[in-house]
This record gives sequence, C-alpha cells and structure tokens, in this order.
Amino acid sequence: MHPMITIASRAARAAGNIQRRYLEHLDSLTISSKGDNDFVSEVDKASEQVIIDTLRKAYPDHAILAEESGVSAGNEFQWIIDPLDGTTNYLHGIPQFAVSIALRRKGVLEHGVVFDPVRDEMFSASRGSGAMLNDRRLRVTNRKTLKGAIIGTGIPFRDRRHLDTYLAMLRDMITADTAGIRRPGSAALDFAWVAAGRFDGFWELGLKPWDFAAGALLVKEAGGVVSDLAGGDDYFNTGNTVAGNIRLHTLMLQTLKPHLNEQLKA
Ligand code: 2AM
Ligand code: CA
Repeated sequence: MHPMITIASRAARAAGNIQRRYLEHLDSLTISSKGDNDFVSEVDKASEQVIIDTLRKAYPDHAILAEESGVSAGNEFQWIIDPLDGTTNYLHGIPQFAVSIALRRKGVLEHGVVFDPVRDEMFSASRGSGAMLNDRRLRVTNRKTLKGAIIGTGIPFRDRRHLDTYLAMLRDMITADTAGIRRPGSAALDFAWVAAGRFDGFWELGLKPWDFAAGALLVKEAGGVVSDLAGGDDYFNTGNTVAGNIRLHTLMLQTLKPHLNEQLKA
C-alpha cells in the first residue's frame, strides 16, 4: 500500500469516528446553512479539521482543496477533501454518507480513499495499482446492456436550471428497461459502489470536485470509465459525470446524448 493511502485512510478513519460518535446525538448539533438546501454542521467542520491536521502532519507543504475551508495552493501535490459527503443524509440520521480524500499531482489523480464509517468500508485506489475495498480487490460489473442494470444517480436538489432535462434523462434511463434507479445521496459512495460492482453505472449533473475526485479514480482503477456528458474529460470543470463499465458507460452516453443542450454539452 502506498504511504499516501496509509495516511489518507488514517485521516478518513479519524473523521469517520467523529461522524459515528455524533450520529447518536444529532439533536444537539449546531447546523448552519451555506445556501438553499446546503447545510454544514459542526461534524463537517470537525471532520475536515482532523483530516487536514493528519495530512499536514505527514505532508506540511502539500496544497489543499477542501469543501468547508477552501483552497490553499503553491504545491504540485493537492489533496481534495470532502469531510462528509452526504451531509443531508447525515443530518436526518440516514446512514449513507462518506469521507472522500484524493491526491492530485500536477492535475493527475494519483490516490483516493472513500470511507463509509457506518459499514466500516474503506475503498482505496492508487493510479496503476487497482482499487480495493478493505483487503479485497474491486472490479466493475461486466453487464453489457441497460436492460437489467442498476444505475445510481443524483437528483438535482439545489440548482433547478436543468431539472426538466434531468427528468427527461431519468425517464429514458427507466424506459431502457433498467432493473432500477437508485438515489442514495452520497456521490462519493455512488462512485465507490460502481467500482465495487454494486451499481452498473452512475450519472449526476453539477457535482463539485471533492464529491468525485476519489470516486472517479476508484472507478477507473476498478476497470471502469468516467467522463463528462459528452464522453470527454472535462468533468472537473463541468461537474457533470457519467461512470460505469466500458460497455454500460457507452450506452449511458447514448441515452443521455439527445438531451444535451447548449449549457449541458460536456
Ligand atoms: P455533500 O453532502 O458533501 O454536500 C449528491 O447529490 C451530492 O450532492 C452529495 O455528494 C452531497 O454532497 C451533495 N448534496 C448537498 N446537499 C444535498 C441535498 N440536499 N440532497 C442531495 N445531495 C446533496
Ligand atoms: Ca460535504
């Protein structure tokens, strides 16, 4: 295991411990709103702090991009952190949330961990070395048709500009005879679940880099494909992501393509 994965896992576990502990005392949490349907709690902040402290202790010079505290630049190594992905679930006591930590070097994803503290599942990947769930190697599914596939997604909840387009996409995914669509609410875990073969594919519009940086590497290292809506590499800019095994990914792009408009072309 790469030393950076060891450190990232340690940081993720420390954050996960905080999350598990507070989960039994949700009523007493101080919650503030960052905007419409966008909440942050002291758990998000405490989790981010312990992650940053752990990473900084090992790598004092590395840059950091974190959901709650923003960006620090000035180094070719950059950690991309979502301390608590699925905050809305968390605040409602829904046990579907995760810690996501990725390392990018000169813009290339090198390492990533997604930790589910409820199930004690540590997903990890290093570029060129494959993806793991705890000690087990991961592989995307080999399903070749949308018929029978389980597809994860995220329903737009804040920015409603593309809601009608999204609903048309969803309709086409459903009528492609998929076995079912799932909206669990933590994008980081959705990607990890594609890597683990629990989902055949996943798509969501308007994500932030910290939601998918680690997850995208997991999917690729498990033999899958991640792209923007046009099949390109621009998802760090657009936040629009499509993931799946090679065959499913192509079929999903074909299904989504008729709905792409001027604002949604990548
Ligand atoms: P967050 O909890 O880190 O903000 C999935 O749609 C993604 O959107 C999640 O990874 C989640 O990340 C974010 N999100 C924020 N608020 C949400 C909400 N009210 N409903 C669903 N997802 C939300
Ligand atoms: Ca978050």
